[in-house]
Amino acid sequence: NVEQAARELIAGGAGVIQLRAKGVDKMTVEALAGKIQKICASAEVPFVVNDYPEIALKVHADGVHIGQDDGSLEDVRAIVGDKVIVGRSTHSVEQAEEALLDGFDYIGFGPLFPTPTKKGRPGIGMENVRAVQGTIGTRIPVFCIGGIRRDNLAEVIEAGARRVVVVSDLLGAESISAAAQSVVDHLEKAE
Ligand code: TZP
Ligand code: MG
Repeated sequence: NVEQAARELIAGGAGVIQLRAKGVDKMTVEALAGKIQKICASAEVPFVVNDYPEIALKVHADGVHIGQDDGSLEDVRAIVGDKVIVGRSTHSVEQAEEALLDGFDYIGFGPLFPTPTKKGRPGIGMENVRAVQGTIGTRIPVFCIGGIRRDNLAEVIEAGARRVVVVSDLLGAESISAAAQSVVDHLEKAE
C-alpha cells in the first residue's frame, strides 16, 4: 500500500520520499505519483519521481531522479524546466564528482552493499563515503544508498555518511513509521 507507506515514512520523519517503481507500467506510476505528491505536499516533505521527468512535471513533484544511463542533465531540464530538483545516481567517486560538475542538485552514492533491491550491481563498499561526503557533500546533498539497514546504519554513519536512503528495511518493517523514526534519530545524533 504505497499511500499508507508514504504516510508512515512521513510520520517517522523521512526528509524526502522517492517513488521508484521498476516494472510498473507508466500510467500506474503516474497515478501513484499523483497520490504521493499530495501526501508529501501536505506534510511539506519533498517528493521525487524516479526515471520519469515528464511524470514529475505533470504531477508537480519537487524532483526527478535519473541514473547514469538516463541521459544528461540538459535532457531532463528540457522537460522539467529549472524549478525541479534533479538528482543522479552515482556508483564511484569519479561519477559523483562528474555529477557535481554537471550541476545536479543532489546525488545518490552506492550501492554501498549488494542489495536485492538493485540486482546486478556490486557493493562499492564504504571506503570512499567520507571523501565524497567531505568534498561533494559540502556542496550538494549526498545520499548513501544500497543495503543500508537499521542494523548496519551505525557502521555507515561511522564511515562518514550523513544522509541515507533506506528501502527494503523500512518497507519490510513491522512498523514503517517506527523504523523510519529510528533511522532519523540515529542520523540526527551524528550531526
Ligand atoms: N540504487 C542503488 S542501491 C538501490 C538503488 C535504487 C536500492 C536500495 O534499496 P535497499 O533495499 O535499501 O538496499
Ligand atoms: Mg533510472
